[in-house]
Amino acid sequence: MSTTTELHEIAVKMVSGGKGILAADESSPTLSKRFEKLGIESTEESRRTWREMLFTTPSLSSYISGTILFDETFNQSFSSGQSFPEALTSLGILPGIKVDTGAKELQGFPGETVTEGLDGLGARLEKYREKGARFAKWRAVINIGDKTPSRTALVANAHALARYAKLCQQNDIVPIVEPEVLMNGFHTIEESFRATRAALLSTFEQLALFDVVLSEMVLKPSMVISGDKCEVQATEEEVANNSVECYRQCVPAAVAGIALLSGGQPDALATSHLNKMNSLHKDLPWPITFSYGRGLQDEAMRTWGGDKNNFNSAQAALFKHAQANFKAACGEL
Ligand code: 5MM
Repeated sequence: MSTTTELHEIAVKMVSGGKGILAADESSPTLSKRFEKLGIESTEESRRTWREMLFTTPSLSSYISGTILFDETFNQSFSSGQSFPEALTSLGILPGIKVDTGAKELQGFPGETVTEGLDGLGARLEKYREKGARFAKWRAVINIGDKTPSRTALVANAHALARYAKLCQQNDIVPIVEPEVLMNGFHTIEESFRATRAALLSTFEQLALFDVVLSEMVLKPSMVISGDKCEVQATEEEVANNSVECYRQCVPAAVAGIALLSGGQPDALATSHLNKMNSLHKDLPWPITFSYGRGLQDEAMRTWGGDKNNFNSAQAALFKHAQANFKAACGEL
């Protein structure tokens, strides 16, 4: 079967040559919380300014292939008057859109969630495509606990991810499929391996059931990593080896690429883990790159602090992390 479709080309562009994705799709409540911690006022305008500043970082497109937007940003404009998706396209950065409406309580399964947003999704995707979106993102959240993840939560989340991915492809949009296993908790790296493996296997089972074209999608998984409260923290090499082994066992070679999330790891560690995966493993069937949110933005946000006098140094901070992750995705840090 030919894999040279337009969607495949976009998917390849998103993950190739060391470039990665800037996840700037925090919903307004999430971004407001991050602003609040730094004493930055959160208004529609301050969120717009922050994101315009990020995206106009000089030469960002040397390291960043695309960026994921939240609906509010997608419908806002640069100070020039150009819409965000149009302005990004002219900067050489593919515009993407987060289309899920968040992880909601899974009834009957305490502590577990299912991501919602399928109602009316086809029509929303059609509009986003018309306005310039080339890819989309949907995030499922899987919790590791004493009795979790349950098979029910894994299947419910995988089913929603697959229905979303199919709808994206039917609307000429590349789906980023993000089953995130949270690193919050006391679990060991072995437990993280088992949960991540189970989540990925059930995701690919549902993707197959819905006939999702794997060469036209990007997988955004979490790393296999010790829980943040686990007494024994795995080494960088163990994280890299366990993650790659897990992906090898579960991710078909046809998938266009893997773009990892940083999941709340300190930014330098997320970069180092990516570098280890790529420097220790050279014979992978897909590229492994980054689709970091906090891992790319944290230092830039602290540096900016809501003050326009800090624009240049905040942009320099983003540039530094984008460049480091680019090198890490090449295994050359
Ligand atoms: C940017 O954060 C995204 C979720 O935002 P909401 O919680 O407001 O919906 C998240 O999906 C993000 O895209 C990924 O988790 C990657 O970000 P990190 O910070 O984990 O690298």
